[in-house]
Amino acid sequence: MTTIKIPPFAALAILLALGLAAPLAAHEGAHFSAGQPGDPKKPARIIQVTMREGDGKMMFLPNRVEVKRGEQVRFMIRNGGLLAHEFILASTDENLKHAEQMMKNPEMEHDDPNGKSVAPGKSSEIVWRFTKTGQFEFGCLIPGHREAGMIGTVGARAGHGRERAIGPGRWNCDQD
Ligand SMILES: [Cu+2]
Repeated sequence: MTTIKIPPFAALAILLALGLAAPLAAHEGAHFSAGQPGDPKKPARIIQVTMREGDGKMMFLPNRVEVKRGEQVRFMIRNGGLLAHEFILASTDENLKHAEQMMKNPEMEHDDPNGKSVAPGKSSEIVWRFTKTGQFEFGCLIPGHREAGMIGTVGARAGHGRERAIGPGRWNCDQD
């Protein structure tokens, strides 16, 4: 395969010509549908997620996570399967659009604040702050994987900041 070296200015000119410069520029302060990248120096609740295949399915374990708005989570993602997988945290709409792009470009790999590709036997991490309430999802967008079951949901609900966790998805509220 021949490698063509493009000088940076020429590359920018090409991007401008293709109308691609705007999305690149917009990447600064990028829009994420599920909240915002977290601060690894601040405390975070650790949630371990395993990815694997089995019984003709592909899955995340667990595939349901409950958080409260404002909470910071460190997803520790382990690929315990035999295939490459990825963990892309976004809205369902956004993941479906992204999955369409990946159908055209199945080799696409991710190392983004909200998405990581993880090779078999490897681990990765995402530190994320859920700044919005709503229903979000983490999915593996490698063609066929989401369809085979690689989807998980995150429910983010409002909190007033005085809750104490008393179990998965359950909080006790301190009185004033
Ligand atoms: Cu996968």
